[in-house]
Amino acid sequence: MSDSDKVNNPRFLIVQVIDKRADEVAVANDLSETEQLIDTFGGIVIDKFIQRREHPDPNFYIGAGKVDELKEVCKAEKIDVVVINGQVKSSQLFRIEKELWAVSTKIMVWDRIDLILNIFDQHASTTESKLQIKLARATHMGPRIYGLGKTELSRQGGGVGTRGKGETNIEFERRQIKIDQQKIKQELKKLLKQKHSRLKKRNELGIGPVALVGYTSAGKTTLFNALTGKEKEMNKGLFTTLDTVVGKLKTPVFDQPILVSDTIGFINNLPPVLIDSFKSTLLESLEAKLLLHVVDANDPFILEKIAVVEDILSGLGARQPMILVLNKVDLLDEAKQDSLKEQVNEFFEKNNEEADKSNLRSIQFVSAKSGFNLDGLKEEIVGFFEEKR
Ligand SMILES: Nc1nc2c(ncn2[C@@H]2O[C@H](COP(=O)(O)OP(=O)(O)OP(=O)(O)O)[C@@H](O)[C@H]2O)c(=O)[nH]1
Ligand SMILES: [Mg+2]
Repeated sequence: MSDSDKVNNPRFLIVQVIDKRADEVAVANDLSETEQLIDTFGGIVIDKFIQRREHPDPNFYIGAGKVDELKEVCKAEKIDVVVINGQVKSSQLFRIEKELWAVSTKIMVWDRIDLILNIFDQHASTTESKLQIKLARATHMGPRIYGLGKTELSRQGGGVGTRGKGETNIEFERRQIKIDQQKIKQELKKLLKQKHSRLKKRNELGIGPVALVGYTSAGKTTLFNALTGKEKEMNKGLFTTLDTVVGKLKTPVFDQPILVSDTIGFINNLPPVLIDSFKSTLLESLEAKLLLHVVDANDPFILEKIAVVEDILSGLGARQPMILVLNKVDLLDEAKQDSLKEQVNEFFEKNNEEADKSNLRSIQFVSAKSGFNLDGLKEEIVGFFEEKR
């Protein structure tokens, strides 16, 4: 259980370093996504701390002077968690946290990955996803996982980067982490083997499977419910779904149902440790015959998000035929639909030139909520499997 669970509605401070050449709009979007993540976690964003600098500081990521300011804000605002929104080294996070001991030893300093891991922790319900998070956490946090430095022992010794008693402690903890990781990996391997045979048996009972994939909050679970008649939880927050669930889509054409799976959503800068740990959860998508890439058609960053998902999928080797589902069309006017379709087509033409092969079958505008064009989508799915017969 993480430290964060001990605090109700923790008070967050976001720290963002902006590179002078950074794209302002992209930075604003990234920041707002981090705010949404904090909201999903159940935290309150009290303040944002934005710093423009040429390069991150090697010691503290933010400059040493800024650390003093940070202390003051943390004290005045009774901050529980500081989130550094960027590519921060574990040692930098630790150094900032150590500086903040002057204010309180309870303050935690996280990067975006820690934040995502803590959200995942709240949503994990199966042995498998719990183990996957444990593994990702061990890999990402390193010695920070033991609350290193919070013990008198390492405080006497100094902690990261200094010699003495503390270092022996760190070495010991590093070794322990490796042993823990090995154990978790073995357990996961066992679970994966069982899952493989379960999947194989299950897939014989139906047609498909079809896997829903897409950016977090695109509406995958809502669409899954609409297609299969299930009632899985959907939520405004990000990462509502962590474990893969399979449902049945019954059609008048086939005797057997078409199997549909709903899985974890993707996000920009999804840490490789998470992709790696969640590979077996994503197995359904990898083994699917057909992918439905679900997209929020109203998202101002729609193309960027499509690109993130396509990148992750091709990184995983998932290049199956795909239907692009532009969801939430109930919120979109018709003129916008046309221009959007054009943009998306252009994107895939360019993308597929690079991939040397197109896996995009069609683009469907739907509303999982109102039911708009779900029949059209079902026809497309059925059409695909009819061709395969
Ligand atoms: N207006 C509108 N809202 C929708 C539609 N489909 C989904 N939503 C809303 O979008 C939000 C996210 O929906 P989910 O189905 O949980 O999204 P998801 O892709 O499963 O998200 P994660 O599991 O967190 O990755 C919820 O508030 C839904 O009610 C739609 O067709 N129209
Ligand atoms: Mg979901």
